[in-house]
Amino acid sequence: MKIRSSFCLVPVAVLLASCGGTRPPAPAPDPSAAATAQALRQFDQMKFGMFIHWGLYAIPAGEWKGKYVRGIGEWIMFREKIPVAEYEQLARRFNPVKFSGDEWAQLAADAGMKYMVITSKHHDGFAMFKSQASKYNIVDATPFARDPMKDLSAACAKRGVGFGFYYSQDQDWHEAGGRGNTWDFPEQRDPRPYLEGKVFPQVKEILGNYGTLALIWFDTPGMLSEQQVDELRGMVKSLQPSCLINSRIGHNRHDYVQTGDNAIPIQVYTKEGKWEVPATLNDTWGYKKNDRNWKDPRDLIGKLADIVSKGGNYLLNVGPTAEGVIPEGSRKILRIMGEWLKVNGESIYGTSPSPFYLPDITWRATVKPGKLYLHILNWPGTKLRFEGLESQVNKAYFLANGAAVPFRQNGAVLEFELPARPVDPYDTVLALEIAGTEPKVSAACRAGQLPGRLDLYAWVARLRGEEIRYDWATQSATRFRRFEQESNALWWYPYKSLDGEYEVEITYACPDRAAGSRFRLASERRGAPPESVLEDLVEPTGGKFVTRKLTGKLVVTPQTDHISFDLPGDDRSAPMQLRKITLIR
Ligand code: FHN
Repeated sequence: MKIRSSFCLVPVAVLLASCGGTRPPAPAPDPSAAATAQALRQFDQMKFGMFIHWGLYAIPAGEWKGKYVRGIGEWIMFREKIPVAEYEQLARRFNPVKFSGDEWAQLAADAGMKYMVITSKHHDGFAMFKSQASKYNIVDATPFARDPMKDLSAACAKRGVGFGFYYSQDQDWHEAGGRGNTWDFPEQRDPRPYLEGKVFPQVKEILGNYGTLALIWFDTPGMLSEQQVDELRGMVKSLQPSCLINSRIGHNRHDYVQTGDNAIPIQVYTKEGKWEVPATLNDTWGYKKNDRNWKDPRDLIGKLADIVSKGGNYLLNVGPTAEGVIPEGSRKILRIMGEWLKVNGESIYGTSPSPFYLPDITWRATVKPGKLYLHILNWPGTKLRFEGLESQVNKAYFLANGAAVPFRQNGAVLEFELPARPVDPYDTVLALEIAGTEPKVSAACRAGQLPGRLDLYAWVARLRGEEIRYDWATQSATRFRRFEQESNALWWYPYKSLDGEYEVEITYACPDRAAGSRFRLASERRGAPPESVLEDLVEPTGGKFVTRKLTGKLVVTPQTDHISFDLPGDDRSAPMQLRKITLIR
């Protein structure tokens, strides 16, 4: 017979009190709490940072033994199952003679990036700094024989750019105790010797030898136990109490949250504190010589406004070459972003998120006391109708040229008269001076509302795969293809904002000759079977955009990690253009 005990349902404190026992002691106050809170406030103001993935993988640069290797460049050792003894040889050839810490830090500063995070050790296990804990480091194992992190941290400090280190704590393909390398180390790992012999000492080194760190960026938490993570956190905070810790340390021991890579929440997201989107400029983090799939600066500036309006920071990656050069493709984009920020920075840095629900992709909003900034991402023509602001607007003007913008206000409806074309080709910011400090927003338009119809635009999705593209002219994603086990896909991230059951419409175009593939829309939890799936055929539309209702319902739960769209069967419909998926309650 099964006996159901209610013991585990009763909180321990209540149980002890009811049995006349003593309460467990209150947790000791965290001595780093004040420093952490202050650092978080600063981090929240910064909004935009530079991520750098730099390591031995920049030598093969996406090619192994003459063969192109799909996927992100820094994973080449794993993808090709390169034995440690062979991969290690790359160190003998690593000589980044063109590296200049000053140039890199200046590039970040000119791009308007307020902080920098660089890989001190990625999953390949190679330390890009001088380490006493492992000879497998840039000073002891390469002809370069210098510690570039010294120059870089000093160059950042000189320019007031916050400096932080990425450190892969759990995956380490160079060590038997590190997770990931099953080709050299097939037996079950015991992480203790690796943690004690490499991770803990190296984390101490990066915290001790490079001045004040703005943050430490752990990654892929994997198999570390709660106790091991506590030890790691304790070590960081005892050495540098103000050093922020990201959520990829694991077990919720973080100071701020990471979204998935290139994953932007679909709506304003402030419930779980400060967050950051790590993102690529092309389709890789570590340098790949053939990846010139640079994102459009319009897309990136729009994404910066989008992320900041939702409450996040944007950490945008560059992957330097093995010589120490940041590719010109990324420099060019960063220069454009920096120029835009010089003019429009007041609408980004130090702002608060949008108080509005974000209905489509025409605009995004950011706020400062007495000011509301409307980032016009899709030019609506000569009129912009904006609903939901109850505060009186005293003045409206473009940040790009200071020109006043005529408007009429009728209750909570504003109508702006715009020039026929955008004033700024990337994101025209319309600044509104409003009565009072905080904007007053009509109840129906507030952030956090869940309207009857909710559009998931292709622009807001993460584009998965090297081939897929977003086209601003048609406002759609196209070039879906299938590769071996996976196919290109769009992923949207609800971040617990969408729970419910929905009817679904799809808005797309497809040339007649290409129609006929099956498409698949699913709500998914990572690492588990899909929660719900809708499948249908891509019907011909004569190349015109049409909206079709699908059969069945899509279920989204608080556990849903993402909603995905792909063409899993074949790539006949690759030219299909997907504009949006509409969820109807
Ligand atoms: O596996 C890594 C990947 O190589 C890269 O470093 C990204 C950056 O966020 N983090 C991991 C995957 O999420």
